[in-house]
Amino acid sequence: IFLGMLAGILLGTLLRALFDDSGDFAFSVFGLHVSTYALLVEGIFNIVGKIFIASLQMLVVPLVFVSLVCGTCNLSDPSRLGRLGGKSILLYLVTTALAITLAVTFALLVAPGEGINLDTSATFSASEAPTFSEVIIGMFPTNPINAMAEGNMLQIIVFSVLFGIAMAMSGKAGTKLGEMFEDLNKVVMRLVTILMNLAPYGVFALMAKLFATIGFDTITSLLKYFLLVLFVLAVHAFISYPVLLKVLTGLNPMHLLKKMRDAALFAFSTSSSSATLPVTLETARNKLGVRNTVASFTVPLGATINMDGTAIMQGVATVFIAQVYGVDLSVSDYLMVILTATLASVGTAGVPGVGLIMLAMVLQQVNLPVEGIALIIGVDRLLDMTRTAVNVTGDCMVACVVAKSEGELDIDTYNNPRAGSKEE
Ligand code: DAS
Repeated sequence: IFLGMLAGILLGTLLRALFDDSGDFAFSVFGLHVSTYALLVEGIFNIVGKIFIASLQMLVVPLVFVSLVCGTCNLSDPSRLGRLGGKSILLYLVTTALAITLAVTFALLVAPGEGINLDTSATFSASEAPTFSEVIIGMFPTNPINAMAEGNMLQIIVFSVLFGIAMAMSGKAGTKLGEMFEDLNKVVMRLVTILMNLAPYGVFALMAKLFATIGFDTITSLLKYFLLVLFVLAVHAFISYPVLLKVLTGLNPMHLLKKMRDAALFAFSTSSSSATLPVTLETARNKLGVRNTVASFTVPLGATINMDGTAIMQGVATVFIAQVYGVDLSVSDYLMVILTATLASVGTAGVPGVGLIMLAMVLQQVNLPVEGIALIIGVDRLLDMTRTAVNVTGDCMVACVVAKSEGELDIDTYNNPRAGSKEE
């Protein structure tokens, strides 16, 4: 993907250099007048890029519905797990909402998208944002099939969670259905992988078109966007999590951060919370002293529905894209972004690149052009690696808090710097 991006930027920049002041580079072949702009930029790059974006959007509905039903139908024993589930989901939502609030606040302070004037504001008009009560009421679908057809993601998320919980409380019927959803989940994940394999070509086309039509200032502001996301990820991992852990449990947060090293490195290299799950689970149980009754539930649930790092990218990206397209989002828009991205991170399955697919949903929810994803997709892989490491750290932090509150945390193991290490 990175090479695709690089090739696209180089070719786009070369074309832009070749274009004369009429914005084109024409040449004749056998007396035939050929316009590079029409043939390449508006032709091939535009078509391939738009198809790639559409295929990203195509996956959003099935991805959210299936992964969320899987994530929530694992609440096997409603009574005991009802309390565990409630605590875990509440903590996941609180940490994710905190993450995205940090992201939006810093993005508004730093304004990474200011000063880039892409003349694309004509391509869409931000419709009047609904009031907050309309948002809450609007989250409950009158017709879930219609919600899916319209791509109303908040309604799909609410329906999926309710459906999954009902499945968990339906005994044998729910178990059978749960197995079917697990299979469905595998197929949908396969679709995501296939699409990620096509990403280099899609990214090449998107970046080639983008850089053939805009100047270099985008690269620097892209750098500003990139560094800002990294900064907020660091604030959340090294300030929010330690403070929350200390306040909620009294534990020494340095043990958590040090013992997360292996899981965080695995998450960084795989960019997948799901692939890292065995390492995250081993870390929670053997290094942090979280008893299995809690870890076996909170960590897999977290890998499915807890994505603080992803929500941070989505928050900064939404503000960045709004600024580039010259759209002034209102306070209720930002509340919608926080609500949607918090719920979107709940629906983001832990595989590489899905945070970007969910970003399409957040942009749709605040009427921003999904094409804006092209501005940031090139640097997303590096950000994906970093935010996945934050995602799994959040999973372990919550596991510790829930375990401590349930008296299921082995304090000696947690405080032993060498617990669970090879040499032990
Ligand atoms: N890489 C995803 C994960 O595994 C998250 C994302 O794409 O944002 O957590």
